[in-house]
Amino acid sequence: MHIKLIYFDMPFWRAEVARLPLFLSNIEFEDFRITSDDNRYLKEHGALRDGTSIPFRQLPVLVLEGQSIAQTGAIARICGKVSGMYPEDMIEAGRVDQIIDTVTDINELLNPSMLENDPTIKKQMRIELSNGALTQYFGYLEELLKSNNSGWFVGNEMTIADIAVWSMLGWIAQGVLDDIPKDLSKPFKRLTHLYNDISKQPDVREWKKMTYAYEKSSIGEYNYHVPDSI
Ligand SMILES: N[C@@H](CCC(=O)N[C@@H](CS)C(=O)NCC(=O)O)C(=O)O
Repeated sequence: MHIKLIYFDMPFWRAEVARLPLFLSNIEFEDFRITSDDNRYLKEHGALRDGTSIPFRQLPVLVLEGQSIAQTGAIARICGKVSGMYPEDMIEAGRVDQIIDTVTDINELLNPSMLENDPTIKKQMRIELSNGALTQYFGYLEELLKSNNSGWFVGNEMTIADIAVWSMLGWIAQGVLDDIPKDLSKPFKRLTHLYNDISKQPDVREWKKMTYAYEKSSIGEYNYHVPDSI
């Protein structure tokens, strides 16, 4: 099966939740990273120059045997299934899905402040998020880790749920979001443990070395300092 993952040239969780399970499970895939020019083209045409459909003009898009599939959650589930990192049991699968959807919610909480141009309003929004919704969500995630009590969100093995949270925490821990403290998740011991445990896996380190080790992405300058521990 030919698998192609299309995203920007950056290690954002929406792509990493698909790329990393495939890499960790030695599944061959095409890690296609678009340029700003490709992005302009796809916005206008709903497709890449080679005709690959980008249904909602947003990324990531997964192409399986020539068929395009959009939406982070749908893509994550497919990559999780292919990689053996998504449970077959319906309840466990639902527990994984609820985490992926929660990471999406956290991402969406941050979106308005990323689009805000007034620096004073932006700062205020970020302070409110840090003291409110973001911390609350970290608390809820911590409770779920506590109730599963294996170190992972679901079952006794790492799933795409753990990878989604790991990557989202790494985004915050980079300190690229002004006025969101990079150590915001530190008081949450189980979340911190999960982050550090995944970061120190040799294959994860290799992936980071291979793909995070650059300072310019195709969407402009962006420094990656995704820490190995928080
Ligand atoms: N609902 C989509 C949202 C994807 C999304 O917001 N992608 C961003 C990049 S992280 C994007 O393509 N932004 C460009 C745009 O929306 O025009 C999903 O779950 O994948």
